[in-house]
Amino acid sequence: MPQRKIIHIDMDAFFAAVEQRDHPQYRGQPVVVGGAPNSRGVVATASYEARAFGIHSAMPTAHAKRLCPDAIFIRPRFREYQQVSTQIHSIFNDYSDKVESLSLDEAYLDVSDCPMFEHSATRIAIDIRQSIITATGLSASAGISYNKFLAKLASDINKPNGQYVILPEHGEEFVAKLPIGGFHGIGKATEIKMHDLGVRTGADLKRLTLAELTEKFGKQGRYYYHLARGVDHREVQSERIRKSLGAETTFATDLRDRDRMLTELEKLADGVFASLRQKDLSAQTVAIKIKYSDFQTITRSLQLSRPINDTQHLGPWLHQLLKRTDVEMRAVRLLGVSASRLQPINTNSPRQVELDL
Ligand code: TTP
Ligand code: MG
Repeated sequence: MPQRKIIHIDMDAFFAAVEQRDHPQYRGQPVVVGGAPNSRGVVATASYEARAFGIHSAMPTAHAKRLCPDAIFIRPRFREYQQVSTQIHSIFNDYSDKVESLSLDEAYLDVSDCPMFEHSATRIAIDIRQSIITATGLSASAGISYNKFLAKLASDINKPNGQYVILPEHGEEFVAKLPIGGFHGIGKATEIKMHDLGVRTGADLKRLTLAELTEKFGKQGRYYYHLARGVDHREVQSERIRKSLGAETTFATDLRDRDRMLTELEKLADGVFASLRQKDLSAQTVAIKIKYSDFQTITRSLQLSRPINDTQHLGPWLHQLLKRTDVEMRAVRLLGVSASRLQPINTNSPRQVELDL
């Protein structure tokens, strides 16, 4: 396989940057976007000025308030962020057909076949970032490499408003120095398991054989084996259709009443299916997510016999899903609903179908 050229683009302090753009009085100030400081909300993101105080994503807003009482605390405006996201994704499509969006503000582009700038991925990345600034007034950072894993790591290195290239000859040594917790896709549980095996860095990981890794980590083991050698074969998956759509709510006080939970799940499902219909999509898998009061998070899903696009008969199935959880015994902090296995609505087929587990 010929060498690929992958660019990972990620907007800088995305939600906070949009707020600073739209409110000039916030520029140069510590800005925290997220839940209200006096409730149980968390920080979605913080401007770089606020990060200097130690504030970061997912921290309770109340804690952020203690670190920097004078920061500007604001609630997110998702419609604006969605608008910018649409703008930047349309820019990406000008450079490549192979674009995979990871979230509102980040995407992989495979620019191997992009003829611009004599095929220089470095110059293509500079041009993409400049196009984003021109179109949105916001800055992005880029990572450039020969696979997705390294491109993503590289985009963080010169943040904000910068870019970094990891050349093929440097990939392996780059991974060797990396702490295992910094590997994208290695969660807390795997990190602990790795530590138990004496693996703290990429170099440690490379000492384990393929057999040892697959024994400990199953199929993922092979992926880790390759990563340790700077190799990641995953393709940039251009998807015209999103893989899933979901919504969730964190409650101000924990829920204990199952009927109330069901009502909340139905509300969430109504919202999710309304946006699916807007996009002319239907879904064949429905899942609920529950975060218990101790923060343990679980999901339960059901496969439908055929795709659906409304929630008319979903109530009993949500009830069934809820039964497969511990909500009788445990209080619930967050509920979510998601729809996946999305597909375009087939207007020739009957709209309503019976559901199967
Ligand atoms: P990130 O790209 O992780 O963060 P960022 O763009 O704010 O900052 P930077 O990339 O410069 O480090 O996430 C993009 C947006 O997603 C972020 O602006 C807010 C939202 N977000 C959350 O709501 N909760 C989270 O825990 C994280 C990490 C992000
Ligand atoms: Mg970002």
